[in-house]
Amino acid sequence: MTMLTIQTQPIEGQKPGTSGLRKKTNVFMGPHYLENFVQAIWDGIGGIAGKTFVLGGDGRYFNDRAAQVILRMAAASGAAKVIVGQGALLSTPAASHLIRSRGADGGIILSASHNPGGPDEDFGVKYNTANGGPAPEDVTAQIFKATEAIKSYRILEAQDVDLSRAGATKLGEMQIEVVDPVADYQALMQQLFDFGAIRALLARGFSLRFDAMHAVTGPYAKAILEDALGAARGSVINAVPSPDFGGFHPDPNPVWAKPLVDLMMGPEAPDFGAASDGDGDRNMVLGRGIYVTPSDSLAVLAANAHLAPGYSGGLKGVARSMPTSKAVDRVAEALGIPCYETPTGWKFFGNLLDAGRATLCGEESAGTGSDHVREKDGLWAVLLWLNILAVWGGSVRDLMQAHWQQYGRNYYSRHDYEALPAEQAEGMMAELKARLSDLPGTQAGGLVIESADEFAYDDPVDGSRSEGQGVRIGFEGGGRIVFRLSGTGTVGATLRVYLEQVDAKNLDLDPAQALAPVIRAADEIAGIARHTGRSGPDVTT
Ligand code: VG1
Ligand code: CO
Repeated sequence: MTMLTIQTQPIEGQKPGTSGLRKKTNVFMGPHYLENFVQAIWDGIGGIAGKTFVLGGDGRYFNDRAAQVILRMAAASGAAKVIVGQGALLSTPAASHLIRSRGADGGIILSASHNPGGPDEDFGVKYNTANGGPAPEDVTAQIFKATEAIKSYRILEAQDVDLSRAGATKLGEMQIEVVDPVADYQALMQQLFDFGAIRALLARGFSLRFDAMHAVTGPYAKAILEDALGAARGSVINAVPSPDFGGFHPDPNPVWAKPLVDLMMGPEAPDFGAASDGDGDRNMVLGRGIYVTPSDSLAVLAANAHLAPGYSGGLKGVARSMPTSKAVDRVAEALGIPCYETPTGWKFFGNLLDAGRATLCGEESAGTGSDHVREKDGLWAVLLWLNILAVWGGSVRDLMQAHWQQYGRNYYSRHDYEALPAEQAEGMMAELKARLSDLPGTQAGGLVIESADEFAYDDPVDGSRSEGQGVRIGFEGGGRIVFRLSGTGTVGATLRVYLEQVDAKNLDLDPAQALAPVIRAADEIAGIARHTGRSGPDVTT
């Protein structure tokens, strides 16, 4: 085996976004692209000699090849050990758990999450730190700086490592441990939840459908829901991870998981439906005839988590990303616990979880999680729902109705305008920001604007400040609009418009109807149609 030092040059644009570096797969497969970024991770964290890492990915196209390159680069830079999921597979929450439970120094997750996969689609690389969570902004800034200064990278010349079987092996001086991707994660779930109660619920005839969307959660959901909990065979569908996710977007929302939504709204609906995304950290939850918005899911889980053994002692606090609806805020108020508002992206929850200030966290983009790992966790959310329903006794619809009656209802929707020319989207945001101070007191869509600002976050744990995290407009009566540009896209710019209206009395409105004035106001305030030339969003969730 020969250690090679390969001369290279900085490649433009290797700046990690909301969740790692995401690019078209063929960009990642281009000369030196992956290698430059991986060397920049090693350099950005101060070298890897003697360190232990976790490695795995969501199984998308190029996952297996990239894993081999990273192993050879880790060995060449002196890492002591890499713990890698069998077949180079690990869901994001399972990777987070392994980093924590093995006391690893960090980990690399190969995923572009909910983005489609395949030679013409997306690939991604994310670095997580020793707490198991996505690298915070100061670390990604160091990594980005290293991408701009790189002159060479080190790699071992060697055969592929056999990742098809669990067990120990070596690459040069570096130890490699290939692990079953599911086992440790399943054991953690068994600690947190009352598997007996869920098994009894399913044995009573409670039926479910889990759509793994041809992505990494398939093996986890099969092992846990069908094998361990006794859900009927075939309850987990699209359970085999495929390099192109069957040609679909592995994004668990009513647009991309439409067949599941149709099933749940039809006459053959099971009691419970759920889906997860490419890397297994997102979830969508439905009951028979009802879709639960992710923001509502966070609120309901916060209100009822104490029914599961892992949370029977209550919650220390909750946290939500700024665009997530304020439904959970009222639960926190009722429970007398703090509620934190953070920028978009799971990395901002890490400090709150580490410091014991928050137990549950969530984002409107179908992400919920807790302090059991440092990532959002799709299957965990499903199990918490099932545990709550098993103890509570009613249906998803009953639980939602009871929740809204107690707390009121936050109608919520997100409109995405995808692949806009970057200058157009940035121009619109710049114009909007310039007008913010004039907006309060004026009207839009028949609503009175109460507040308008750009969100900045002061981390209460380490005092760091993150600016430019989205524009928020508040209306009299509790309505709200948030405008921000996505940090995970790979083509042009994606504008996200988050729409919220709160109603304490009318609990059964059609969300589109309840939000109509807010939607009108969004266009009036930001001039979306004028700037983009589009008459409506590409994706509404
Ligand atoms: C999106 C979501 C954000 C989420 C991020 C990563 O980011 O809005 O809430 O944390 O994706 O999720 P953005 O910048 O495109 O809005 V995952 O499951 O794609 O890693
Ligand atoms: Co994801």
